[in-house]
Amino acid sequence: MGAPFTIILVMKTVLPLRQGCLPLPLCYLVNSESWIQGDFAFVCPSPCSCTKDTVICVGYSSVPRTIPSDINSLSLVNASYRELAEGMFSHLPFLQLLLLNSNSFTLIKDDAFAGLSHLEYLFIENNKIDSISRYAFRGLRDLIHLSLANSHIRSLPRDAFSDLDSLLELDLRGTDLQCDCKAKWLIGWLQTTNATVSDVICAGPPEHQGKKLIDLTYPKTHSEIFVVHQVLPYQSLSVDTFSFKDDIFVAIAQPNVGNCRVLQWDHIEMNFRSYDNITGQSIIGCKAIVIEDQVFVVVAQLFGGSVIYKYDESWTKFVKFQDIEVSKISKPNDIEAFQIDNEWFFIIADSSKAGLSTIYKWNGKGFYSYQTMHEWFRDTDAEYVNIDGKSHLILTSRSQVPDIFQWNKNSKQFVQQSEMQHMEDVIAVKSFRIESDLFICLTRFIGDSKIMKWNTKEFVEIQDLPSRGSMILQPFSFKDRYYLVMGSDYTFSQIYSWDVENKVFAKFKEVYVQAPRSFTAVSTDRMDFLFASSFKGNTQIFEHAIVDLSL
Ligand SMILES: *[C@@H]1O[C@H](CO)[C@@H](O)[C@H](O)[C@H]1NC(C)=O
Ligand SMILES: *[C@@H]1O[C@H](CO)[C@@H](O)[C@H](O)[C@H]1NC(C)=O
Ligand SMILES: *[C@@H]1O[C@H](CO)[C@@H](O)[C@H](O)[C@H]1NC(C)=O
Ligand SMILES: [Ca+2]
Repeated sequence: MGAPFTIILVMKTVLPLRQGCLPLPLCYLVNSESWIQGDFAFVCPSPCSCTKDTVICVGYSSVPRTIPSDINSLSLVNASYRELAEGMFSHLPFLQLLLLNSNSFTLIKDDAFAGLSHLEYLFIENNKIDSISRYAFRGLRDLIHLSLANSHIRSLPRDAFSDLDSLLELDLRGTDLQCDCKAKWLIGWLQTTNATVSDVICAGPPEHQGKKLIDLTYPKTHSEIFVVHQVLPYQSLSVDTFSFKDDIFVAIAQPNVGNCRVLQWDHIEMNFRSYDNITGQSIIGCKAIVIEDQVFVVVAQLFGGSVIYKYDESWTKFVKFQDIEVSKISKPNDIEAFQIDNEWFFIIADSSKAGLSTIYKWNGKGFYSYQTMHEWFRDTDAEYVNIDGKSHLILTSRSQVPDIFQWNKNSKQFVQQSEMQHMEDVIAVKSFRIESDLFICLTRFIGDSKIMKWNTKEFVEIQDLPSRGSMILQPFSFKDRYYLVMGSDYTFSQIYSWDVENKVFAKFKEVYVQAPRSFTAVSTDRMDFLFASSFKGNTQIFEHAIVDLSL
């Protein structure tokens, strides 16, 4: 930049007097650099140099107010004021670049940059900043580049950068950052931000001096809890969740009363409220299937056959849609729904002595019996799993080891593919993925339940978990955390959590549920719930929460 020179910006026509606009008899016309006569003009304060869209002030004692409001770049250097106050630049809403280097700021207050919604570059370098308020950078959603280098910053308030949605570069070199527990949030932020951040070196405390902040580990201050959120005063067997038109629903099989209770999440009361009751007899399972904009609930009953209900929007309740052929299913034990090549199916696993597990297919008008399998096996559970892009069904049964069936694309039927040797007495099977790995877990009542991993050819055992009266082993995940809960009829149910480093499940929490029969994870309104059905007591809804103990 050359020597400071003074330019007076001219309004070409007479405009109403605005704040920061002084009437002057004489003005420069910027682009012709000649004097002309005018009524209103902007004055470039003497320690500043101005062009049409850039103003640079050296040693000026405040933010100039006489400059045009549509400049897009402002530099204030070697100024003597001490703080950046709220809305200090709000009269310059088109600023894209703001440089505040080599000043003596000690404080950046909340909303210091209010109104600068187009700001892309902010440099606050070579200052003596003691303190930055929590909301100092609020509203800077377009900010791409922020530098606080060499500004002697000792600490940064929690979530200081949370509004900076567009940030690509952050320069924090030459700070006096104290890497105490107050800096911990910054490590988490550094790990997740998309911005490129200079190495943040700790200036203290002595034990961390000179280390990179991101390399530090702090004692864990987060605690995960499962607390009871709601108690439903009835017994239940299965719990299934579905969403329909932005609402979250839960269908609960109540065997004693013979109801399928449908609950809806209430966004205002923040709990699950009764929505509809599908009545029946000895209901053991209620499975929702959403096909396009139609919601069906398959209701499996021990007596009187099973039925399908459909949601009727005009009645805002479920109405009977069709019966399921009674002859085929006599003792349903489980229902699973799945899709193959955009076609919908469900299977009912039959545990009666002469039972046939049966697959039903949706033909656009109703569900019809499609394939029967496993006669005399007394099936306990079915699981649909996609293995390397191919559809499979795993059936577990009382009398045999688990069987894996593969979908044959030509015959459009499931054909038996393999048996899982040495895995007798499995009563439930569930599959889950952790990142790209596929696992199944096999539940046994007494002895050891198994976790197995797909190794491109077969499932191999990776962990066994002691079972003490277990009817259910259920994997689930909340956000990026993976869990497994093992029910017990004899003691507490055990929640395991996935240990990312050792790649095994580790004991994590115990919860008490009487005779648990299913665990179902439901997430809504950023809250995570685990429904625990109970065959002998109340149905409980646990809320999973992460509590930050450092706050
Ligand atoms: C900055 O301002 C101080 C007085 O406040 C002055 O002594 C110094 O020379 C100025 N520096 C520059 C580079 O203008
Ligand atoms: C990072 O970028 C990805 C992809 O653009 C985006 O989905 C994600 O939300 C961004 N993360 C943060 C913390 O801004
Ligand atoms: C469902 O039935 C229970 C009692 O069995 C009743 O308390 C509840 O209000 C009913 N819900 C609806 C939506 O009808
Ligand atoms: Ca199942």
